[in-house]
Amino acid sequence: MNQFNDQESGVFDDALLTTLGRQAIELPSWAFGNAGTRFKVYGTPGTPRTIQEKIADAAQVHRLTGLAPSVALHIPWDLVDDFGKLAAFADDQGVRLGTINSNTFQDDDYKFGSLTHVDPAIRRKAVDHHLRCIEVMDATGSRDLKIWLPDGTNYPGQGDLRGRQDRLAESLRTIYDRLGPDQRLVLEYKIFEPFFYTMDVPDWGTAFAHVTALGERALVCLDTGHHAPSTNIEFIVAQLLRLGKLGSFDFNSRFYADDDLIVGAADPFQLFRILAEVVRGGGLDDGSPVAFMLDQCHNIEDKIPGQIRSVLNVQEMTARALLIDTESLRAAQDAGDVLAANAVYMDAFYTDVRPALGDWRESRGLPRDPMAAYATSGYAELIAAERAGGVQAGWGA
Ligand code: AOS
Ligand code: ZN
Ligand code: ZN
Repeated sequence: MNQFNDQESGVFDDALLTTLGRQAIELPSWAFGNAGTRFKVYGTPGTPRTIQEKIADAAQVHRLTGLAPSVALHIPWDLVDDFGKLAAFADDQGVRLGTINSNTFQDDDYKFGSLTHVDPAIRRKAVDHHLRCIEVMDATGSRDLKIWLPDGTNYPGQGDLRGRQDRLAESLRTIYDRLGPDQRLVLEYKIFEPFFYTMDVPDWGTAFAHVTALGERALVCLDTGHHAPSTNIEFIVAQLLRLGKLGSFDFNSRFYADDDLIVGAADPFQLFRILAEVVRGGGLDDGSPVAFMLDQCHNIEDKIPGQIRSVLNVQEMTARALLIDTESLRAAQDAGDVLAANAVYMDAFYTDVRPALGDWRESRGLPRDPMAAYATSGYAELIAAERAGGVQAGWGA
C-alpha cells in the first residue's frame, strides 16, 4: 500500500510523521505590529508596544501549533540594550530568537544605494550596520544574517550597473568575513521595489553568483513574493537545492506584486509545488540547511490568528507534498506516462490532510483546532485591555 492509500485511512506513515515533527517555521517580529500600505495603516487593538510583547505573541502561536519555535528580529526596529537578556526572555516564553534582518531602506543616506553606493563613506556605514547585526547575532545566538538589499535605480543611465555589482561584492565580502564559524549569510533577491528600473539583487541568479563567490556559509533566501508573474518558483527551488545554495524561504502569497499576504492564500497549488520540490531535494531532511520563515504583514486581519493560519497552511501543504507516491511517480515518469504521472502528483495535492493533522496535534498535547483554541483563549481580549497605543511594525515608523 502506498503512502496515499495509508492517508486515505487517516494515518500518516512513520517517515512522514518524523518529517512533520521536524518542521519549524520562523515568525517575523514585524508580523505582529501594525502594518498597511502606503495609503493607510489600520490600528489593531492589542498591538504590541515592545519587542517583548511581539515575542510573547509569537510564543502564543507556537504554544497552539507546535510549529513556530523561533522569532526573526529586525534591526533597528527591534533594537534593545541587552540582547542576551532578550534571548533569555524569549526562552522563558518557550521560543528562541532566530534570523537577524538588517535594514538599509529607511535612511536618507541610502537614497542612491547602501552596500552599492559610490561614496565609500556611505558604503562603510552600511557595512558597519551589518557588522553591528552580527554582534547582535553573537549575543542572541542567532545563526542567520538575512540581507534584503533595497538598492537599485529608477532610470536607465542613472547608475553604472556593473560598478554597482562590483561594489556590492566588495561590501558583502567584508560582512561575510566577520561571520563566526556557525553563522551564515542569506541573501534575498527581489525583482523590483523600492526601485523600478533595476534592483541590484533582482533574481536568484544574481544572488547565487554573489553567495557562491563568498563561500560555503553564504546562501540564497527565496521570498515567494519576489518574482515576475508566472515565474516557475518551484524550478528555482529545485535548482538551488541541487546546487546546495538554498538557505531559507520567506513565505507569503501574492496576487500582484510583493503583497505579503498569508502563505497559501492566493495559490495553494503553487505552495504545494514548491514544497514538493523541497521534499524532493532533501530540504526537509534531518540536518537540511533550509530555514522556513514567514515574511508577511497582516494589514486588515488579526495578527496572531493570521500567523496561526499561516503556519498551519505551510504544514498542511508539507504533509500533502510528503504524500506524493514517489515510487509510482517515478515509474510513470520513466515510462513516459504523462497522465499517470500527473495523476499521482494531483492525488497528493487533493488529499485532505486536516483530520490527520488534527490527530497529530492531539497526540502531542496541542489543540486539535488551533484557530478555535485561540479564539476562545481570551488572549486577544487580554492584550487589547492591557496594551494601549501599539506601535507600528516598523514600515511606517
Ligand atoms: C522586502 O520586500 C523583503 O521581503 C524583506 O525580506 C523583508 O520584508 C524586510 O527585510 C523586513 O525586514
Ligand atoms: Zn522577504
Ligand atoms: Zn518582500
